[in-house]
Amino acid sequence: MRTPRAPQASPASRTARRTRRTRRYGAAGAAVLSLALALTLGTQATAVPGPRDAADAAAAATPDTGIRQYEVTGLRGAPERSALAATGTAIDEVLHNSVLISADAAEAERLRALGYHLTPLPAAAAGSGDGFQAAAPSDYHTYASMRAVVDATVARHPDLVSTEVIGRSYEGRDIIAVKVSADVAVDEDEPEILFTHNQHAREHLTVEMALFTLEELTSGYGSDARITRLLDTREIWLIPSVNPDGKTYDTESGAFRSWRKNRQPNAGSSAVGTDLNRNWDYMWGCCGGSSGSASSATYRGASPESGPETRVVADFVRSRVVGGEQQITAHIDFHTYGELILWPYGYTYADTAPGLTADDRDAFAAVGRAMAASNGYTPQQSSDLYITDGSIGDWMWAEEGIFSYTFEMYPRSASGGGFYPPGSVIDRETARNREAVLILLENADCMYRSIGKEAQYCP
Ligand code: 0X9
Ligand code: CA
Ligand code: ZN
Repeated sequence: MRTPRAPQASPASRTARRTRRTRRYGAAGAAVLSLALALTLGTQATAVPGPRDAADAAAAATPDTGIRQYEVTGLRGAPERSALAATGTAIDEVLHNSVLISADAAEAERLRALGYHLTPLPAAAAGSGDGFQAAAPSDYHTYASMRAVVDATVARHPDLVSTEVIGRSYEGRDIIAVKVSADVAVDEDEPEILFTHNQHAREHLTVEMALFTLEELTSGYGSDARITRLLDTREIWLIPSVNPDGKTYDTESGAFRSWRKNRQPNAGSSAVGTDLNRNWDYMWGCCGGSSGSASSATYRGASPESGPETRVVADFVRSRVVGGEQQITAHIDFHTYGELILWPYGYTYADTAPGLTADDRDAFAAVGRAMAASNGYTPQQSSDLYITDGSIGDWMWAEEGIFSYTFEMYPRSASGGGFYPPGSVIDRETARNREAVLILLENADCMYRSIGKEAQYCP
């Protein structure tokens, strides 16, 4: 655990004029990069797998994870939910006096032995029967087809979009960051905003969200005045898939596996995977908000940043410190589901805590509520749900001074398809967050303007 340091947004650090710029590559490097991208595009365009046919899917079938949703009844309030979470169960959805969880048979048995009351939900995404359409893996982009869309977008808008491989997943897949800004090849002195997606394998709608944002920003430049202004004054980073191995594992058999974690083996256990959103290096494992058991869905890993994917994204964020100042000021980590907008801290119920002043909290809440007013999500502090420790948002804020939100996208409840809503909702439910994304981009130069304290914090 690290000592909390002063957040980025203190008046002192905000006044420091950004002068020095570190270039990742010069003009020659950029040319080589574009060539590499063009080649990658060429290969990937043909490598994108089409929808599997039934025989193919059957042949590829692997032992089912046996994970399904259960309602755990008789839980009132965050402390009782946190007590359940502390046993290592991942909570999917919070209801009034119950929660929904995903568990395999052994996990369900373990919880019953602890005295919890579990009722299995109907298998095919609850609430069906009234024309509800179940999703299939082919409803969503694969990791490879996501790469192809990104590369094609770079090819169409080379002055606006660039990509870089910021590292590799456990299984060796590229983790890419996509930069969107006018004069994209130049590292300009502009507020930077980061969007991360797909930390959790099965949350496929979040990858669609990244592709929506990419398309919206690039197609709007030069035609939409607001987007043009934003791309002229901001540098935007998208990491469309933090967990490409998990995403691929979740869908590659042709049926969803309800997988959450990465695909890293664990020493001394046959259980695979770390919950990347419990693996961040701030208050890691402090507070009962994660599990030390490899078999748990919320396994925090052997040490902070032990997940290669966590390390890659954390290193990328640290690399955006230029001249002693973190360039990224605001961040959204996209998840599903619940239709929520969450802010730190997750490790404590306290509204303010070391490194999180009343003004910080008020700015978090003000911008969070403005975004929620635009999309109908529920805005709240993360721990209002249940305690989480080692989550990305707490690290982003405490260690890097970045205003970090967690969005839980569509649906609101399991009856909308849970983690697997039908492909027919993708356009609507990604576009639903257009305004919220723009609101964050607009506020990112001075988050404290939202509470009328621009003069104090952003001179
Ligand atoms: O438990 C999680 O990691 C997130 N929910 S999910 O169903 N997508 O797994 C919520 C994380 C919220 N916690 C913080 N932002 N601190
Ligand atoms: Ca910059
Ligand atoms: Zn998630």
